[in-house]
Amino acid sequence: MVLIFKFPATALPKTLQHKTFSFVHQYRNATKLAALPGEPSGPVVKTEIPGPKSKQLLSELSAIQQSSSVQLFADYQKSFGNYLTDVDGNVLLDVFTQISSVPVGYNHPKLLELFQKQENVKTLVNRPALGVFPGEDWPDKLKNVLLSVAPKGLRNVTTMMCGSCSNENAFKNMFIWYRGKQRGENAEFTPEELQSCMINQVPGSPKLSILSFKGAFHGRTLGSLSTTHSKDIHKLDIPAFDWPVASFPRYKYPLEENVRENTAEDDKCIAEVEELIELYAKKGIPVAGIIAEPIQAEGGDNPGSNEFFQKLQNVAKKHGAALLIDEVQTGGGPTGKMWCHEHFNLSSPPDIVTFSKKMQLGGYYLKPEFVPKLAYRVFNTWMGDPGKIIILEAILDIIKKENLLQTVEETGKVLTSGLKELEKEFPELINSVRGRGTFLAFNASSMKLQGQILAGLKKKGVQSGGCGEQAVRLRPALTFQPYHANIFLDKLRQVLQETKQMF
Ligand code: PSZ
Repeated sequence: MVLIFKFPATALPKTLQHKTFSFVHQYRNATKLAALPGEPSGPVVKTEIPGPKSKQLLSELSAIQQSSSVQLFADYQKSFGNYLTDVDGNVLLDVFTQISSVPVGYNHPKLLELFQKQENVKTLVNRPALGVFPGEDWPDKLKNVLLSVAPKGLRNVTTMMCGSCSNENAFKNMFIWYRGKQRGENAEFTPEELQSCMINQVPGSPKLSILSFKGAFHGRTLGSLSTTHSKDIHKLDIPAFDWPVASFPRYKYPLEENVRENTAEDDKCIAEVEELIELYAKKGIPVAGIIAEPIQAEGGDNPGSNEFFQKLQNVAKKHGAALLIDEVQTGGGPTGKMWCHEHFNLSSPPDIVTFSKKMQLGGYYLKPEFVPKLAYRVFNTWMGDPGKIIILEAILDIIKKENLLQTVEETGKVLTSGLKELEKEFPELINSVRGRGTFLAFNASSMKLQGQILAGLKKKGVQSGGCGEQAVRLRPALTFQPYHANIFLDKLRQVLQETKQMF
């Protein structure tokens, strides 16, 4: 079936209104099609990528800063919906979305509308120090926006700047909570504590640890970097805390054919967590908290099972350690639920859930006992950004009105079954399709092939991303529809066919 959509140019953002749009979308295997008015009908590749303009800009940027990570220069005036346009006029289907941080595509008309309102512009212009001079509407904004999507059972929230800074500060909440328990409810700080903390010595600066997992990524600031273990280059030359690092489950796929091995893998990892907690207690660096991603992302897209997380929570409770679930990458809907840990059927909420990326600003939900009793214990100048809350409010509205979590489920099914077909068709090239919703990945059979697939997709107008040593990951916006999935799958099939012929 072929559907043709015609839209009034006025429905488009101003930058695109000079064009007349009529689009033809192939509709295959898709159960529902919600059109994105104004979107290109497919990728357009005009130059090599990066093209001449991108290369010129890159040489200018490189004279100013280290920029070898730059892939291309984008044109954010022209990018729209699921398509990222670059300065050379290439139009790329974006399944990477700024490292998983674009929830409803580029230049969504509802988001552009926001800043036609003077009051919203004033919120942007007058950025407050939220910890001391919040605006009149701040409590309402927290209630109506961030708390409206809080994980079940968590009714407190702290806003922050980015993902690293959210984890970093959440660690402090866990340490303060842990020392509070040891000290007793109303006990005062001792003079010794007050003096010793000023020169980084015990007992004021206590020896406590956060347990994290091999392959984890929780950020690059000094504390969070001690819990990041995805790549050596992130850590080299930077001092780190002596904190325990346990194995995270590495499953065999397909999951349904490897239940026994994968359960044993969960149990092995959980036993290691307990051993490390006991070892670090003996070493005099007790574990105050555990941090884990529901699906390890940067480390190679390794999901943890529901059972693994249920057991992890039990172990944390048993040993009096807090459990922090890092939803910086998984949060905001890409797994089909607002929060990935909501798939886990935990017996009680996690103690802290951190977010950033799709949520527009950093922060964390936390249980009341983790809220510090004194001012200034967790604090910084901005403590978040009301300008970003305005955008998030509109994003959440779009997610609700357009039923985007349902879209994620449907598109996820199309992508998963398409990828599984491809892994059957090209078993020597790709394997281990995995993930939830559209938060999906597969492994290339070698690191070299991972690079070839990413480069091949780019040549065909698909912006994708790798993670770990062999994985190709999908991080499309929540507005990615089944017909976008089919464009992606077609391009991937072509790349795999061409790669196979080269062997
Ligand atoms: O190389 C990098 O610095 C990257 S590439 C992707 C990320 C960072 N992701 C950020 C991230 C994350 O995925 C998880 C699970 N936790 C924390 C972070 C850190 O967030 P930012 O980058 O906002 O500090």
